[in-house]
Amino acid sequence: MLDKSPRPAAVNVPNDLAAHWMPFTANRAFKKAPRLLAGAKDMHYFTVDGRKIIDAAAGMWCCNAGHGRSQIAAAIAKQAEALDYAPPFQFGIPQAFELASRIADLAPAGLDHVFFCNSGSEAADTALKIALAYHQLNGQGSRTRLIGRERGYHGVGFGGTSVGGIVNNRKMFGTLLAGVDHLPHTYDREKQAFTKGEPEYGAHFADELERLVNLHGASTIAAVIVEPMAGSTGVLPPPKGYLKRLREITQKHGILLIFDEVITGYGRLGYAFAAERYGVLPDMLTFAKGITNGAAPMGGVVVRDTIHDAFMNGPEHAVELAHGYTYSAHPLACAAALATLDIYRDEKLFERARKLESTFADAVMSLKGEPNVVDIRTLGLTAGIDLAPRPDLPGKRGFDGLNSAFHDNDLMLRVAGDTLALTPPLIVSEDQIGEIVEKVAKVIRAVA
Ligand code: PXG
Repeated sequence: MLDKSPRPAAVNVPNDLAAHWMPFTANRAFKKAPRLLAGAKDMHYFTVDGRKIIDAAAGMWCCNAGHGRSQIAAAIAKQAEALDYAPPFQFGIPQAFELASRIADLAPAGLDHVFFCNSGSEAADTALKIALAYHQLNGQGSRTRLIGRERGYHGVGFGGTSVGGIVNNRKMFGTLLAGVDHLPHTYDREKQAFTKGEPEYGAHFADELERLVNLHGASTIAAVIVEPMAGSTGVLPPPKGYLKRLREITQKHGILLIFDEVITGYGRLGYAFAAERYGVLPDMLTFAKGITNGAAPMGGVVVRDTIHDAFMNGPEHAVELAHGYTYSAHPLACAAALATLDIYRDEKLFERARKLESTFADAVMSLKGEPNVVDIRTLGLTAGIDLAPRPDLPGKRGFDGLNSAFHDNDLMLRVAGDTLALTPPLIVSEDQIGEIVEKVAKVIRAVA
């Protein structure tokens, strides 16, 4: 049937794409066959040549309420007229305080204070710095070691890169932070392949923390940071009981536990935060992406009251934490976030994701048996589909899949190496889940 839905006006494409050095992009390949976007509405992007592309990636795990939400656009426009910018150091805007309260209300009880920044990377670095400073204030300044996890992603700052565990993101950047260790990742294909939800096998991977404690001494370790579900590395759900065990071990040794919820926050796993889904209370959690539905850059850290309160000593005229950003709690981002949280609440999108989880999992699992599919993992409204790499060309089949999806199948997905990741907006309908899976099947066959 002819699709007569409204399209954005044509966008001029510059002749020369050379000046823009694109982030995390194969620049030369992109500039030979650009994937250029001009507009977006609900579940779809529009390309510069007017094609309508179904978005199975929520942009980049951001647009949980779908695209082009006029409520958010209007809130941003209104805020830009009223107050474009306000210094966040020593001054404030009411919206930042309101937003912090609403974020804290959504977070598990005990996580009551919000420190704002502009991205997930800044959120990870902020959390790590708060952990170090907290121990110092608490008379335990010897706790300086930070522990991340193999295959973890915490953005691209030096802190996040150091605790991150994706080798390509680390290997070009020298020695990074000193005093960092990594837990093993939790993935074992032999024992976990084709699992829906949390795998039964693998809680014991948390015990490796005991080994690091034995090696270094608990009194040297400040914090452990993990994603409740590793996203960027290709969707690795936590094994059953793993996060609880990590909490028990960190607690026993006075080590802070930070959940990086940049992806898992705001409904991706059917709850406001993964901490709620798993009934595990971290000392801090980071957020970004979904907080503004992707419509403005914002990130932050939600901090346990006892940690926050430890800073509220000393002379009252003195800055308690020497940290922050020019654009912390930027007015436009606050406006976008408040409008976004209204939508999540009014449309019950977290519950919607929870209800769709098994339908989504069944649909994606039907791809088992397609050529080169060696594993499929699902959790919440997210799935990772591992394709066997092409001989001697790791990542090429995945990259071909990205192109086949965009250019030939009107589909946007994420690719991590040879893993296809699906993480659609939470407004996705059951029919659209079916459509996405059909398109993914075509992509997988096209790159066979
Ligand atoms: N932590 C986590 C868990 C993330 O997923 C960041 C921190 C960094 O956020 P910023 O806002 O600084 O980019 C992220 C970002 C992908 C993909 O393809 C995922 C991310 C970024 C880029 C690509 O899966 N996540």
